Amino acid sequence: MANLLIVDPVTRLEGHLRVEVAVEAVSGTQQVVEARLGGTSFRGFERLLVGRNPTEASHLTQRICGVCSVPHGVVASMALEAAGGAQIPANARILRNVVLAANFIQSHILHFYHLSLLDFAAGPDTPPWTPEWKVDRRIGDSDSARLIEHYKTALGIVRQVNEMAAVFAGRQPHSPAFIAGGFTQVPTREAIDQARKHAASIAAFVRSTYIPDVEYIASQYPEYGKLGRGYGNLLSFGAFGLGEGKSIFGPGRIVAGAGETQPLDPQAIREPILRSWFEDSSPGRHPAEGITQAAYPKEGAYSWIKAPRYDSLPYETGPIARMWIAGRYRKGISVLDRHLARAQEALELAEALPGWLDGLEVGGSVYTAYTTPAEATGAALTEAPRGALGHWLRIAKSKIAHYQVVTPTCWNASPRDDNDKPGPMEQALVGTPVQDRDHPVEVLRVIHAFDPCLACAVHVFRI
Ligand code: NFE
Ligand code: MG
Repeated sequence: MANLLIVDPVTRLEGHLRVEVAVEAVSGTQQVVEARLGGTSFRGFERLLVGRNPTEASHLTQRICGVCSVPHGVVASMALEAAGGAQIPANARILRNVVLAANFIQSHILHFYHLSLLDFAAGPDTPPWTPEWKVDRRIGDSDSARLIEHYKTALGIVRQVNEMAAVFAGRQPHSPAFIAGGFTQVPTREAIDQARKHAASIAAFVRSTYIPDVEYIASQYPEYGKLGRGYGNLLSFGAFGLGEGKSIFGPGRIVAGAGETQPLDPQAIREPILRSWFEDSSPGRHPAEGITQAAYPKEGAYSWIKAPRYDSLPYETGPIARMWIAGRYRKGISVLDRHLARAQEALELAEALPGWLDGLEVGGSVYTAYTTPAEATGAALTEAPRGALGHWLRIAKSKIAHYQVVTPTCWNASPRDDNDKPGPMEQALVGTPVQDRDHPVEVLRVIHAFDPCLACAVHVFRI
């Protein structure tokens, strides 16, 4: 690519991401005309899992990430339940919802205040706020000081959300509570009351601080309501089951940002590896048949992330996809819309907590006896804070014979596929203006709005 700018690593996200953008003047404005995103390390959890006892999958896959361990524990348990044909009790479903909602809320608050805010407002001129790029951030000193106070308050709120999850699920992250057949802890009156108190102050913070702060940033940076749109293809696997086939977020797809929600058929997923450092005789397999064989170096490849596609199309996943598909946020698709939909989702989940806590049966069952089948396949789909998450496994001779994980960031930060179609974030970057080539903060604003987690997408440095 000509006129290349490289930011490596992109900071204020989880893990290691490299971005290369070609910048040229188009109609008199210097802007991104092409982008490539590279996940710069190898995850390889799929290989660690082979040969293990299937019940370990919940505990091992949670170690993929320190932010979104909860959805991995939940979906690994669901995949085993699918393999063994188990139905969990209502109490276990609700407890999983409570802890998963807590995981979303802490992740969203952390994302806005600690990973994104400094793209828009400057911190004090002292570490840890410095060193930093000196770029125009438009927001005056007193408003910046207020936002930075909220940055500090948010650290305590994130801790409190994790404490609420720990009331039921124990240590956060990497909780031992998620097991095939249900959940480990029977709810007590004391635990429910304690969680309810936490939930009230968490919801108050989201309502009266987080949402207004996102709206304030949006008011100061209105052009970001048009930037970073991308394809407009949105995908959700659905999550937060309410019983009787209902859920807060349903599965579905939106194509090109328009029209009715389309159905989701997990069989239409493939993971091309043409531009990824993987070896395979097939250009793109379904995850149930996927293989994780590193190939480095490899001609034409530039990422350790595969390129998940649905019916050969790239799809964005995350809060905006969930909220759009659920019909709860449809203002637009842009940098600002991603932040606004995420904050709105945090509020709706915080407000759902008291009802779920009311629905718990004190002392009621949280577990259905579960025996791992000796030979079976299983798959489960749910949502993590950053979007659609799937686990696929095969059990043979009572051990894991095959395991594949596709995380949300694999969809969003994927490289080009076998049709040379850019991934969703690569596409969203095209058209982003770049004022100062030495400090392309506009590029970071587009990237951060997706809340990428490269730790989830890739992991192990030595193979
Ligand atoms: Ni590491 Fe994750 C979430 C998962 S990311 S944070 O949310 O799964 O792609
Ligand atoms: Mg994978």
